[in-house]
Amino acid sequence: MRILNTLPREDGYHMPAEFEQHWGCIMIWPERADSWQYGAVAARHAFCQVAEAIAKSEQVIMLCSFEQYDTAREMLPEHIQVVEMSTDDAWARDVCPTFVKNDVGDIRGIDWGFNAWGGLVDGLYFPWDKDNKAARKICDFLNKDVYDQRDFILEGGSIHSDGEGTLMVTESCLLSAGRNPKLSKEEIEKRLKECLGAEKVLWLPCGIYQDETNEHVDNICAFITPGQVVLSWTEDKEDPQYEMCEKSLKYLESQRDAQGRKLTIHKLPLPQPIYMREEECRGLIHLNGEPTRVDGERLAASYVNFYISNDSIVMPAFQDKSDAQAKEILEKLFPDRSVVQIPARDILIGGGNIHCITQQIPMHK
Ligand code: KQY
Repeated sequence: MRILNTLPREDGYHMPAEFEQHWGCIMIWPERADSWQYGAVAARHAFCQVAEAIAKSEQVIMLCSFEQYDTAREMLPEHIQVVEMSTDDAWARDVCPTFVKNDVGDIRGIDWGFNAWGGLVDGLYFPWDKDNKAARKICDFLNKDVYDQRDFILEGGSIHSDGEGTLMVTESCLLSAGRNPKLSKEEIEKRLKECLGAEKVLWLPCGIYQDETNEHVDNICAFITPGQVVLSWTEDKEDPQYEMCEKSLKYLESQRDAQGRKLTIHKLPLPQPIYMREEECRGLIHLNGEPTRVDGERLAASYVNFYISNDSIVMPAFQDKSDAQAKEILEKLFPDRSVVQIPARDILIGGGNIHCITQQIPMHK
């Protein structure tokens, strides 16, 4: 593995879309006591269901700590690889490399700086040094060259690519004070284009209400093909989320992608607001005196937080009346894939969902 100080675009690399073919997927075993209630038992079952659904059509690699190796190995089927690696939590989307690909099918990783979604400004835990080293270690064991971009703070959940030159991000996240405060919006856009091989960046104004990542794009909107997106949507005008969805819709309607196409926007209903329960709060243990969830806190639930595997869409279910409708919509939009719904409240309590706990490795030579 080489550590590179050049830029992916000038080397002929770009970020493929998630709906292109994958070689595999990386996940991280949940363990952290202030993220996963009651010893992470229920979360582990949910992670196993996600891993098994993805493993039907691609290789799944589950990273875990030394302490959790035996448990993870016992709970996961043999065809899922379990690899010991230190991390601070289980957000593979955000701490694993973003993979870029060239025209002859080679892939390389990008090692972004990671500061737990905002560092000392509004980060979600401290320290985060194990997470920050994970991307490089993964490239090392996969034997893939890695671009050193550690001076630029970015998480995988804050970017989407259509694979044809268009990226999608949110202003609330990428312009947040805890990430790259010394860079202007223009400088951030330039860096994204140089690293991800893109010509156009779509800047959604915001994401999902109360999303503690400063509103990652992967909770509000996703490409389903080049030129088509799904957008989280509510009809409830009393909900603060309504205005956020409206702003995003108006913005997307006003834009064209890198190929000059107007976007087709499919609305995906949001579940009814979901709140933390008292018994769930009691199952979380404070670490380092850091705050954890409080009773009645609204969680940032969204069906858009799905993973596109080679043969399926792995999406959350929330025991909500919109579960079935959201599944049907995705079934129509992805006619060549089955849609698998996994009860995801225990992942949501951690602060994200199925997309946040997965990171695809594109198909490669
Ligand atoms: O990508 C994400 N949604 C990660 C959220 C981290 C929450 C930490 N408790």
